[in-house]
Amino acid sequence: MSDWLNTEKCLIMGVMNITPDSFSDGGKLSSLDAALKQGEALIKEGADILDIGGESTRPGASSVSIDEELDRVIPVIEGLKSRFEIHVSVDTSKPQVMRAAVQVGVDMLNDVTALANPESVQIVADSGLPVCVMHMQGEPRTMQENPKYEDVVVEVSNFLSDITKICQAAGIPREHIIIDPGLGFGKKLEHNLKLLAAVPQLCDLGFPILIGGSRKSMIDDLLGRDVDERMPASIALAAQAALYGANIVRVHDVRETYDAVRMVEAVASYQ
Ligand code: 8Y4
Repeated sequence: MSDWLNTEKCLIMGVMNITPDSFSDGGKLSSLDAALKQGEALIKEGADILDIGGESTRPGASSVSIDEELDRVIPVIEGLKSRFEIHVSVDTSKPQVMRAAVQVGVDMLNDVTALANPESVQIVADSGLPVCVMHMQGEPRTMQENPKYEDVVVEVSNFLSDITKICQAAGIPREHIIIDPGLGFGKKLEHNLKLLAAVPQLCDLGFPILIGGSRKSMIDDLLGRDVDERMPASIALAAQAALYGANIVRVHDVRETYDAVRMVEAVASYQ
């Protein structure tokens, strides 16, 4: 069923944010059409998975109602699954959105709150689908105000290890649990760098690993780059994560990341 996850190569997850401002202003059908065209482009660029999100999780973003989020993401998931041979994940923390996405054939659930809503754990277990559980300190609105850790690697690994136990106790098989240290989610630059350096240790937990660093503000913190200048550092981050054993990288620049990851994998295959 989810054999697609069980591969040596690092999978490229392309980011698709479905917000009213992100795709045209000509009404629902044309914005759906624009989203499907973007999806098709990302597939041609080499995406293995498309991550469909309808609520911005950036610091300070406003929240979206259940109905609004459903209206944004469900037609896109349905359209992508009916037109293309592609794996699709839904980026949501709302149980109602998870349920609807499962009904239209989504392949994976991506919850940045790590199934904080107890209803979600059961939905994932019943769906038989893989899930990504991510570490976050605090909540999106305020998480970047003053993140603090004694030992970020220990704390994040312990959190991820605990949540994998909760998932397994609810009946989610271990091969379906993807763990993610949550770069930028309640972390300062040094925390993010320590977590990236610790990807090999996180691999030792025995679960597939997802890393999402694309265009994030840690690149600005290190290099002083605006969001439209962050592609080179994003590609380096993804390629290094892949070399360190990440199974999925979540990125905006699919083609460029695809080339970089394939290149470093080709060299590593002779190690
Ligand atoms: C510029 C561009 C600045 C993007 C900030 C951002 C992750 C994730 C996000 C992640 C998983 C984002 C939904 C944040 N990040 N899911 N989602 N892992 N699993 N910010 O790292 O892209 S959204």
